[in-house]
Amino acid sequence: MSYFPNFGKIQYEGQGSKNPFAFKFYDAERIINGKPMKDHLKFAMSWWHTLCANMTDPFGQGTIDRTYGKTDPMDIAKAKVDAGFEFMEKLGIEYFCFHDVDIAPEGKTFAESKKNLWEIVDYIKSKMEGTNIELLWGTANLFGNPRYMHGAGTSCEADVFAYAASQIKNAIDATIALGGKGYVFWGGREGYETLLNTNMAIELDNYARLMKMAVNYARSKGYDGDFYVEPKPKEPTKHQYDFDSATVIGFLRKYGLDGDFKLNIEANHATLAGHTFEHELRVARINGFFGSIDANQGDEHLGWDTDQFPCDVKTATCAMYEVIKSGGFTNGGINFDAKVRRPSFTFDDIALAYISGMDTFALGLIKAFEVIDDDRIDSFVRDRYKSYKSGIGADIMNGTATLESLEEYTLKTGEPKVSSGKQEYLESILTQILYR
Ligand code: XLS
Ligand code: CA
Ligand code: CA
Repeated sequence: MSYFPNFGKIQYEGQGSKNPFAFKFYDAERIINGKPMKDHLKFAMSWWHTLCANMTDPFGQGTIDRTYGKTDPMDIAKAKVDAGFEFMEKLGIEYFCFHDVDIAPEGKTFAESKKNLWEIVDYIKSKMEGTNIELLWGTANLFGNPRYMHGAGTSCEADVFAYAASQIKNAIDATIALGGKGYVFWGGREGYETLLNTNMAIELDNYARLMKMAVNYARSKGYDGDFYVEPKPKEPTKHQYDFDSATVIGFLRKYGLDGDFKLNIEANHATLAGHTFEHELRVARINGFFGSIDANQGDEHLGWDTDQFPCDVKTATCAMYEVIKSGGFTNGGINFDAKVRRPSFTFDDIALAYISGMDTFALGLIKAFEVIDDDRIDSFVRDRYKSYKSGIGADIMNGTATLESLEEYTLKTGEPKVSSGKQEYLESILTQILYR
C-alpha cells in the first residue's frame, strides 16, 4: 500500500517546469565541482517532523492524522517506517535522522520502552537493506517526558541523570546498529528557568560528564562517527547552556570534549541567538567544529523556533559557501528539521515542502560555487587584510611585535590610513550572481 499515492518518484525537470511534483534546481546526479549534487548536499529526512508531528500548537489540536490507519502504537510505529521509506525513496533522500521516541513508542517502564525501540530498530534495519538509504544521525529525546522538567544531564535529580544516560546508551546502540555516523546532543531542557533555584556549576559539570560517558561508551563499541552538539539559545528553557556555536565550543574545549564533538548547526536556532545562519557556520568552520546542518528557517516577525522549510536562496547560498569552504560534509549532511505550517495538513504538502527546501539548497550550492568562481568577494577580502602580509603587519602576525615596538612605529608613521569596507558594492555582487 502507498501512503503517498498522489506522486511517484520526483524527477528533475528544470527551471522551466511548472509541475509541482518536480525539482526545478535539484538534479541529484549533476556533477558540480567534481561531485554529484546529492553528495555535496546529503539531504536527510527528520523522522519527527516528517512522520510524527501532528501540528498541535498551544491553542489547538493537531491538524494532521499520524495514525496511518492503525490503532496499536507499535503498528503505527511500523507504518511510520513504511511511510518514511516510501517518502525518502520517492524524494530521492538518502539519509534520515531520528530521536528514540520518534521511532518507537515509550512503554510504561524503561524495559518496555527498550523492547519497543529494538523491535523498530530491527524493522528499520530490514527496510534499509537493498536501498541506499543511510542513517545520518540518531539522538535521544531528553526533553519531552515530564521527568525531564528540570533537565536531563543538568537535572537536580541524580535518578533523572541516570534515566537520561540509559536512554542515551540505547540511542547510541541503535545509531551503531543502523550504521549511523552521527550522534546529536540537543539540550532543550539543559538550561534554567531561574538562577534562584539553580547551581549552574554542578549542572554544567554534569552535562559534560554525561557527554564524556557517551563518548567512552560509544568508542568502546567501535563507533568511529562524530558526536554533535546542536546549539540553541532558548526555547523550551528560558536560557539554554548550548546558547550558540561560540558558547558550545568554549564548553567542549573546557571539558576536553573537543576531540570527539563537532556542531550540528540549525538555521532557526542561529537567528534565535541573534546571529545569521552563516555566522554560526563560520564560527564552527574557523574553529574546526563544522559538522552537520539542520536546515530550516524562522520568521523574522516571530520570536520562536518556527522550523519552516527553507525558501530563502540568499541564506542558503551563504550557508553553502561556508559548507564548501569547510571542505564539504564528511559524516554530516543537511537534515530538514522543518515542518509544514499547520494549515498545510496533507501528505502532499509535506512532499511539496521538501521539494521546495531541496531546490532552495540546490540553488544555494550552485550560487555559492558561482560566488567562489567569480572571486570578486573573496579577492576583496584577501586584499582587505594585505597590510598583514609585510612590514609591521607581518611582525604582528608572526609574534615579533610588542607594545613597545608598535608605539615606536606609530610615533614614526602617525595617523593610519584606512580604506572603505565597500559593503554595498559587495552586496551588489551577491545580488548580481543570485539573480542572473
Ligand atoms: C529542537 C531541535 C531538535 C534537535 C534534535 O528545537 O531542533 O529537534 O534537532 O533533538
Ligand atoms: Ca534541530
Ligand atoms: Ca528547531
